[in-house]
Amino acid sequence: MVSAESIRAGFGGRFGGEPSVVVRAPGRVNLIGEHTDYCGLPVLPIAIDRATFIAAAPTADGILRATSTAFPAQAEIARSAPRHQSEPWHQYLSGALHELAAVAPGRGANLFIDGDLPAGGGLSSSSALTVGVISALAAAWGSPLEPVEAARLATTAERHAGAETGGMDQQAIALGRAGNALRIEFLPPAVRYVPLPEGLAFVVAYSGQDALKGGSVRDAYNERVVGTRIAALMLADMLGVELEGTPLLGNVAGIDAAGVMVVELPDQMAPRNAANAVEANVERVIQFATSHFDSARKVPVKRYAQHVLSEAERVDAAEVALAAGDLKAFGRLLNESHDSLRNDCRCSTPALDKVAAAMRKSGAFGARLTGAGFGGYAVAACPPAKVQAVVEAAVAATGGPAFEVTASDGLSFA
Ligand code: NG1
Repeated sequence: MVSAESIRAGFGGRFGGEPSVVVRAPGRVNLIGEHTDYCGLPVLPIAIDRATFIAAAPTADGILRATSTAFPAQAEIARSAPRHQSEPWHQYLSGALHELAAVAPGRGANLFIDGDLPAGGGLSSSSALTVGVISALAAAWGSPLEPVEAARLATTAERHAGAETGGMDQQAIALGRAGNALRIEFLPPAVRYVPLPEGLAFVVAYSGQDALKGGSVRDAYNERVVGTRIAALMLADMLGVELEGTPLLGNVAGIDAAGVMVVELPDQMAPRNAANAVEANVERVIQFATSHFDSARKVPVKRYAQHVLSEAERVDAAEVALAAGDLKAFGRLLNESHDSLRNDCRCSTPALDKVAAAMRKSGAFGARLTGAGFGGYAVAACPPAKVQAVVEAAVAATGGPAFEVTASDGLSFA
């Protein structure tokens, strides 16, 4: 069991002495609203009772040294040249250093990282690491950040690691509240707490396949970002709406006719052709923080847009169901979300389908993949009395792990 005490002891064993700061950054489970955040449309996650702990102490030599019990290879990164890390988890440290370049320049830090939040995709271990490291370093260097600011910097830091993340995970981790889900909106930014009713428990289950955002998963994720941007650009053109900057489906989702026009979108299109068709600059569609997207590569457009627009409606409906305590309706919406992710967003896998189906069959109100998909974890909503049965069914389906999670407080100093 990881605790503030055990991480202090771990820090002492690795670096000697006491950390000046210990931060707890929880994981998150998104209840509904998948592949909507990067379109500027709402999400409904919880922060969970599994977390990454980071113990930090400042040093004078301008080097970040970090050891993690979960990941291989100790990090040793010079603050003067934080980029270009080959070890994937070091890229998040490097991104964090980049965002904190102006804070106590010249100082370094020792970090010891431990926790009980599994990596593997879906529970936001990468964002917990990034939000936690940014928060711990800023505090260790004498400039503590408000959680919302740590979330903002972590979002940019993760984009530098390659995936054009929408910002849900970092805010859920920073701002979570026990007993509540968070409805996070992006256009304009807003967070509202949604109390979870009695009689509702959550189980998460590993599909047996990692979905870490390196290589092909990052590419698949970015393809959906580009496909939805093309959809937004073309829908805006059909509706006669002027969009500034990056085209987002959230800019047109509120227009009644958008839901009807979506069937007019092309099945597939390359960013270059979409930009030509509406006389827009192609950079607006493929502009990413660091990664490159081939403007001639055809990507699905219509079905990604259909998923996103329908998913945004399900987020609203889920909030209404929770407020009414209608847990069966809430469960149905989770199932419909999974179907849409499988059929239209095409980000499920046979193992995710199998574990979600097994959890439904064993008494869950509903179940769906959580996070980006392509592997990783699924979540089920169930009556508390069914938790054990749902866990056992999930383990029987894919080998586990599967466990209950509860809605918990966000980022804290331990
Ligand atoms: P996961 O797969 O849990 O890291 C990713 C994005 C989210 C969101 C979901 C899909 C990152 C760090 N997070 O979550 O912002 O877009 O996919 O809803 O890339």
